[in-house]
Amino acid sequence: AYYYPEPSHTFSEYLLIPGYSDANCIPSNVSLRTPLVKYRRGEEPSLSMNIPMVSAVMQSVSDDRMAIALAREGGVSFLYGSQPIDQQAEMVRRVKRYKAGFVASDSNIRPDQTLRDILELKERLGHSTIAVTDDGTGTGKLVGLVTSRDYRVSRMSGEERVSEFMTPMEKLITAPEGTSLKDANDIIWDHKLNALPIVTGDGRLSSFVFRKDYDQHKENPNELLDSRKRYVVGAGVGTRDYEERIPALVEAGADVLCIDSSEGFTQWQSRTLAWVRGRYGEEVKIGAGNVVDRDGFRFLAEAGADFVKVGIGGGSICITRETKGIGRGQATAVIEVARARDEYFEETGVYVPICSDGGIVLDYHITLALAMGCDFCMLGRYFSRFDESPTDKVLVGGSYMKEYWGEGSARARNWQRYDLGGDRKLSFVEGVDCYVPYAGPLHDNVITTLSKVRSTMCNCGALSIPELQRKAKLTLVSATSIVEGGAHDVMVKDNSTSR
Ligand code: MZP
Repeated sequence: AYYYPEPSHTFSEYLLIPGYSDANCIPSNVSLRTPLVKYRRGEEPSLSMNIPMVSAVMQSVSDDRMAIALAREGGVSFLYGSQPIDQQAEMVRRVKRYKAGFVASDSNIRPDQTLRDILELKERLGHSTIAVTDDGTGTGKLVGLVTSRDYRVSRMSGEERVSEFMTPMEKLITAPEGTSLKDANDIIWDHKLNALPIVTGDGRLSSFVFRKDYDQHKENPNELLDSRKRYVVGAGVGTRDYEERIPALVEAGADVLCIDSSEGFTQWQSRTLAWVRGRYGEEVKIGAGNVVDRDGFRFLAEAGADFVKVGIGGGSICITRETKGIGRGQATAVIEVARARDEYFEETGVYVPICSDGGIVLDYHITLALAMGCDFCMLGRYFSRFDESPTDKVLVGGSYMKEYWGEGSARARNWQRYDLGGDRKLSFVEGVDCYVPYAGPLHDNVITTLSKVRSTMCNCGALSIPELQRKAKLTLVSATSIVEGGAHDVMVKDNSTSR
């Protein structure tokens, strides 16, 4: 047998050491944009996310409602695959139907960027109006608009900040989500506008209506303006019925697929990937997993995976380690697989994003996982606590709880996920059925979580995820100093807001 020289560690055993932060290093300047699928050196990935979070391929987590709520925040859900094919495809369709077009601008910029950046963006996208949002993403807070009328190139050097010449939010005419197309059109004509931004209750950009939109869509003038574009949605698939399931999901409009299995270093996965490449070439995007070491990563990358999922046995509902004695501390697994990803990128020029799946307990674990090299995290327990998860909210001992169960539990009976080619049934369980404390709406929680992530990134002097990965300094902490990390030697009065 081979013995690893080091024990394997999990997130709570590590801390980040702050690095130098300059005055520009503030949370509103942090971009959390991250690739979802592989790309070649120098090229852009065909799918990226604005936040590094995806929701788990689980019955108790990812249905169409969750997918819409998370997509609105800039992340992606993977609709669970342990359900009949037509039912899963219908969920995909419901997410993709949920849209109101009338969007023009995908182009967004931050107020501290320069005129040169604006000109470059206009050149690339050919848009006449550019939204200025606090984080430069299409879901950020709207702080102003820039049109060609707002600046005169001849008198400017190109170095001017966007904030100097944009029309600021206070002077803009906007309309709330839920305004009908007809009403929006009336506002546009009354005020002689080119574009009317539609904003959410908390000031985030939802969509734009342009003059021409009314003409193009006037057969349905009372349609309410809601989201800015069709949402990106993922779907889980297995290694058994993929020849029927994948075409149905692709047909329904799924943007990205993921082979969902407790063990990814298998011929079942390479066969599935080969089938997808044979039938669709690179057009259909599909991730694979889960693996926990370099060999597993290389196997899936070489087999054609668009991203690779990392983690065995670390999920909150998972008893695989207890049942079968396999797995690895999640932090150690991410660190090794991230190195393998970088080595593969050096060798081949192909960057295969990796996803840390399972075991995120505290918000800072996300920052640690990113610092250790993952491109995004998959979370189950975290999302299961929200209004938008598919499960019941129940009162247990005077507190509201949501139900949450593993795919390997007797309740889910997802035998395909644990299938090793034997009987088509679940012979023993690898997951539990449980409650998690109800935590309210997804939006509020994700905003809080990500503000912590941004803030820690600033402490490390990083304004983007790749910069965090380059600059992060991580230290293992002793068992005694872990105790020092929480409130200690005091009597806490109200524990409810401490995390
Ligand atoms: P967590 O975010 O709840 O800690 O972990 C979610 C992850 O646990 C899922 O994405 C999946 O990889 C894994 N999972 C799901 N069901 C089981 C199980 O029943 C499981 N054992 O391990």
